Amino acid sequence: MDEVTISKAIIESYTKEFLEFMEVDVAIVGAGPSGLAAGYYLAKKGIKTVIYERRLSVGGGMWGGGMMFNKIVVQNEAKPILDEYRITATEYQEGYYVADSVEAVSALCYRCVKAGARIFNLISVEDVMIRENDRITGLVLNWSAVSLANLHVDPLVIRSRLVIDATGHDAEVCRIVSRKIGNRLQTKTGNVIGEKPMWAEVGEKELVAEAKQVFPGLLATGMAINAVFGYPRMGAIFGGMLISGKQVAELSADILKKAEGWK
Ligand code: 48F
Repeated sequence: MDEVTISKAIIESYTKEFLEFMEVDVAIVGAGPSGLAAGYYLAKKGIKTVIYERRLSVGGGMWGGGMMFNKIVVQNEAKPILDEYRITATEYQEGYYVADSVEAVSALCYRCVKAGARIFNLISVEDVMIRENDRITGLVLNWSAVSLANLHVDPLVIRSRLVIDATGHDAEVCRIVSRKIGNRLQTKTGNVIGEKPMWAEVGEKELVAEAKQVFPGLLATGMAINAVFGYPRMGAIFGGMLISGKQVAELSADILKKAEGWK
C-alpha cells in the first residue's frame, strides 16, 4: 500500500463529489435528526440533496437522549417513521415509545446516505446567497476549523434551488436572513421570534403545524421552526423532529415541482 495513493484517493474522490453537489435542488444546513430525516425523504424522491454539518459527527442533539441517558421517546404519530427506519422501539406506556438514541442516529444517518443524500461534515454555513426578487439561491461555506481558529479566510459558495434550516435551537440560517435582509420572514414579527420555555405537548404540535416557506427559497425544520415561530421547546421527545423532517421534504418537493427557471 502506498501512502500517497491513499491520500490521492481521498482528495480526488472527495473533490469530485464536492463539485458534483455544488449545484443541487435542496441544501440542508445541519445534520441533526430533522435534517437527516429531511435528507432521507428528499433523496428517496430522487431530489438532489446535500447536507452540511458543522461538527465532526452527525446526529445533533439526539445522541445524548435526555440529560445523557441515551434513550429517546417518540409518540404514536412518529412510530411509523421509526418502523420505516427499522429502529427498535418499545412501548413504555400507551403512546410513549422508547428507543436507543445511538441506534436511532445511526439508522437516520445510514438511510439518508444510502438514499442518495450527500453529507459533508466539518463545514459551517456562514451566510446565504441571494438573487433578484430576494430569493435565497445558495449557501456560503467555510471549514468549521477556520472559524474555530479564527482565521481570516474567504468562503466558497454552492447553489441550491431551496435551502432548509435544520440548525436546531439557534435557527442560524433564518437569523442570518432576518439580520441581513431586514425583518421579512413569514413570522408575526418578521424576524426570528425565539423559542419559548418547555412545554412538550404544545411544542410538538406547533412544530408540525408550521410547514411553510420562511422566506422565498428558505424553509425550516425541527427545533429551528420552534425558534423561528416562537413555540415552546420539548426536550427529549423526538417524534416531532422526524415528522417535521418528512414534512419539509414533502413541502420542498411540491415547491420544486411548481418552480420554473430557478437559475
Ligand atoms: O440541534 P439539532 O439536533 O437540531 P434538530 O434536528 O433536533 C433538535 C433535537 O436534537 C433536540 C430537541 C428535541 O426536542 O430539542 O435539541 O432540530 O441539530 C442541528 C445540527 O445543525 C448543526 C449542529 O452542529 C447540529 O448538528 N449546525 C448548526 N448550525 C450550523 C450547523 C451551521 N451554521 N452550519 C452547519 N451546521
